[in-house]
Amino acid sequence: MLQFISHYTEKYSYIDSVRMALQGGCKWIQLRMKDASDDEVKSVALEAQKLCKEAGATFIIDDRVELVRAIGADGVHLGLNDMPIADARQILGSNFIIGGTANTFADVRAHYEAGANYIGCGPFRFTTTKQKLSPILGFEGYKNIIQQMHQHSINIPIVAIGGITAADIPSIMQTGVTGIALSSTILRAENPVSEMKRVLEVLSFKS
Ligand code: TZP
Ligand code: MG
Repeated sequence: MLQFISHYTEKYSYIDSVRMALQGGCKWIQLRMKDASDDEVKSVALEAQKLCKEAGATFIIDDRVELVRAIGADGVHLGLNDMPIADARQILGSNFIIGGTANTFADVRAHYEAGANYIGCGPFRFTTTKQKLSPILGFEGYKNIIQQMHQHSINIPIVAIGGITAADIPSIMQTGVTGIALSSTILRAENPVSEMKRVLEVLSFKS
């Protein structure tokens, strides 16, 4: 389970990043355009949705519940300061994927109880891709959260995120998480398409 978080660099636009991730074989894209206007997000989203459909990939949009509903994206990812998951579920119904950001076991439990489909859990380590980062989890953070989930019989996919590179994946998967989300390690690679292929290969041995 690998989610690519779309982003931009000096070299690449948001849509370039989506295209390269798909070319590398990624089957799960999150369009995350934090500070963009609704119109900007909508136009990129329509293009990204088309590319994802052609590639048979799942297409999620960060934060914009109304847009997800309007264009029929596969789902939405909600951060800790976005719309509450229960409210999004009311609006979207059961046919859309809803992901929620968590930094603690309490966040995981709350999202689980509110009807989330998966958890983006992080940050694993420092990253500049996201502003206002929550406390760093590291390996111990994931082990702790997974252990508490077992204790409370809470079963929901946990996707680790934040500063993750291909080299980190085997050890992160060993903590018991379900999947990995990443962005900058792909976009900063000399060849993002090959780097995505490499990441998927590493992950296929560990999941
Ligand atoms: N949430 C926590 S870290 C992060 C998000 C959206 C960004 C992950 O991107 P990168 O570039 O892989 O650190
Ligand atoms: Mg958000």
